[in-house]
Amino acid sequence: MISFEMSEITEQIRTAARKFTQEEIAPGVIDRDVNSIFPSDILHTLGELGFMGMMVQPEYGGSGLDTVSYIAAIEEFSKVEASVGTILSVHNSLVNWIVEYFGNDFQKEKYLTRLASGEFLGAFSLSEPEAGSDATRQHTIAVKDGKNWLLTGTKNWVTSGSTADIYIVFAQTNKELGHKGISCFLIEKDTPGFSSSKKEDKMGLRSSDTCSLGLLNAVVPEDNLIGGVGGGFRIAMESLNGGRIGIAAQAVGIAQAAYEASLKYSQERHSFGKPICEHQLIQQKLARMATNIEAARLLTYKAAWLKDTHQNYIQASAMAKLFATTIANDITREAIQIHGGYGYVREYQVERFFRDAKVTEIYEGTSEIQHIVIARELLKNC
Ligand code: COS
Repeated sequence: MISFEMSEITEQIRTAARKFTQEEIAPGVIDRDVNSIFPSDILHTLGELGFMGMMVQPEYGGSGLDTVSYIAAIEEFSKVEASVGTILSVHNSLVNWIVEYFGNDFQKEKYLTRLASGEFLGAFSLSEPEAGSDATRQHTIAVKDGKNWLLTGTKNWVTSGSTADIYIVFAQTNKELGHKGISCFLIEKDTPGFSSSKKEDKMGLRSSDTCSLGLLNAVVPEDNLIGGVGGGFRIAMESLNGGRIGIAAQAVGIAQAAYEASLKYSQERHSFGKPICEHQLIQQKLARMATNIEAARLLTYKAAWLKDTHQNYIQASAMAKLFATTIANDITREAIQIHGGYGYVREYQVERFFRDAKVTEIYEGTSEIQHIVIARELLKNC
């Protein structure tokens, strides 16, 4: 049986997210982009509405949604402000998911409930100055000291790096063991020896805050080790498999926004005595945009459905991310082309979509990494 119909709950979530974005997010989006203003008030309200614990089970205060409903929401938020999409995606599909699936009862009680309500904002830090795509080369080390771990190292490209309350941090507990010596820790923001620094001045996603983290003998209680000593790399890889579906949805949202702006503009703008949408070259661009968005959305929803039905979604999430982020970049570039000079200035917003789309091909695994993941899965299944 195959169905392309969304459930009633997914449609309700999509409608609620769309209403919220139009009423609460759209009015300030340009100001936040231009001035790099973090959307604190918006996140606070999203917590009250249940969007900070979308997939968390109700017993921990979450909304208990499936992945399909979650990505419908991420797509809607990203259509209006991709930075909000990013913050929500990292918080929900990396941080919440890790604490819920790998955390123990103590960690879930203490942290997941607060993450799900929005009282705490979560950040995820795997990347380092010398460990990006090659994630096993972690230089941050964790040394046992009585009932604590002492963590030392530098993390970078951390979404919500200076605004989060809880950080998932990966570190080497045994260098000799390579990726099997990496462990995962939960660190509270005011932990002694832990600090965030150097807020990045980014090309896009300017209202999300991206920082480096410094750890100098940061004191982390042993109760905050997640998933056991040496279990960290598996946690990182498995959470990124799910996180990538969120980034694919973000890219679909950005692409959809660029397409809708282009469709509207092409009907209003006249050249050579007719609306430009009546020129076949513009029609070709619009047709390509719509077709690629449809294909990207189908890949993304299929990956989410595989995850919800407990099937292997490694290849599907990598394919969805690879394709959706590629077409989002193509479509936002074409959107500027359709708008001509107006596309190059802030007022028409498509230049923001173009800037926001770029990083989707880079974070949570570059497009090059997605090719590797897909090829490995193909070869595994021969
Ligand atoms: N899902 C689950 N497990 C995975 C996995 C995945 N997608 N990819 C790798 N693993 C597992 C492997 O099965 C292996 O497990 P075992 O030790 O039990 O055999 C282990 O992880 C190590 O894998 P591998 O030997 O393939 O490691 P490599 O160093 O060769 O490469 C890649 C792994 C490149 C796939 C990994 O480093 C990666 O995904 N890099 C990108 C990291 C990333 O996305 N960074 C962005 C961070 S957020 S800004």
